[in-house]
Amino acid sequence: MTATEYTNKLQEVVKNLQEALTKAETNQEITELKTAYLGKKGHFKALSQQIKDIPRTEKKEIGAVLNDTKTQLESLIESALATQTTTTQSWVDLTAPGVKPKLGHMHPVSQAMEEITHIFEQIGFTRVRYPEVDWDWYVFEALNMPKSHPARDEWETFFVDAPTDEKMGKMVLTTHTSNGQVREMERLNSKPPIRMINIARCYRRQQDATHTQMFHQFEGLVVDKGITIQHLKGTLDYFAEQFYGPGTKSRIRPFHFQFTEPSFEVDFSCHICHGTGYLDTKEEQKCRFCKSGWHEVGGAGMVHPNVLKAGGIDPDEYTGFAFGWGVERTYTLKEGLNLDDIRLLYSGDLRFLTQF
Ligand code: FA5
Repeated sequence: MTATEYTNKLQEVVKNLQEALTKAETNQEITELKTAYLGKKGHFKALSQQIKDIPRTEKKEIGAVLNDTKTQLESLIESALATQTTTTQSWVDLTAPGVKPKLGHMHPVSQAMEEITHIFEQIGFTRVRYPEVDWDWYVFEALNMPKSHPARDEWETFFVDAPTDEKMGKMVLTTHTSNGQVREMERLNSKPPIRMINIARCYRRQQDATHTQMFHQFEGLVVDKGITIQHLKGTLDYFAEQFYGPGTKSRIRPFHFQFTEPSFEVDFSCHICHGTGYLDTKEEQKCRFCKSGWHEVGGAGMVHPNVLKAGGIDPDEYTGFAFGWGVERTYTLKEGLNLDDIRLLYSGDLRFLTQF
């Protein structure tokens, strides 16, 4: 038998099955056809045994055609069975358990923002929202950061291609939530007491495992008569215990921000080694999560007198404290998360997101 004759025979088997399937009306009939064509004694088996009659030089090529024929026969049977099941089922089992639709949930960052808001509302803070595209004035200038000041380079700002205002300057994507400070003073007609928590998106030209171009910060601002660093420290300790669990401590280290004086960096004690930096009492095994016993979350300080003045508040009468931390950073330090790449939060990967 020549290779062409053999190929014709294979094609004929496929055609015959196609025709037979158009007449099959039940699952039983289709299953019988499956046995007749693909079973041990079926048409395909018989044909595959005839391959020995093909000249050796053509066998290799024919082998591929033979495999292809088998796949075609199998898929004809499979799709006939599938169609049969969907078209012939005319009854519904009302006692069968329902198929639960998959429920979505809040994004982990939104969950964190809700929790943060709740914690601060408990001690009299009010959550506010301010523009995320704002004037240079609120983002920098009113915060004691004059145009030429080198500190402004640190924020790696996105400028908006919009007309410049004589007083307000350029429009920028907010680099931090501190733009809310003077806005809040204005909202309250420069009349303390102020207890604000401002949570918003921020934007910077940064991208690595601990930085994203869009992220969130939460900014606390308290202004009243007689506010001191003790009030700031008490608030930090309160938040640490509420957000990370009992026993978590806060620590402030001297730092520099133009809009606070004195300024600090804020750390929270590591929940794995409880602030010791070691996993054992003999201090032989270093904590891999924090390395030092503490995690830095952001900045804080006593509101600079020039910022109070920009908001129309007399710095001789009132003092205040402010802090600003990354929501993502603060959240990923939570016990059990230990996320070492915050970009995962914005990956849109459901395998990751559905874990929260
Ligand atoms: C500030 O933004 C100050 N406005 C904070 C402040 C407010 C100080 C009030 C004093 C008084 P800093 O640039 O360090 O400071 O940012 C604060 C925190 O925001 C960082 O510690 C980090 O947690 C988070 N953060 C900053 N840039 C990014 C980024 N690109 N991606 C994710 N988180 C970021």
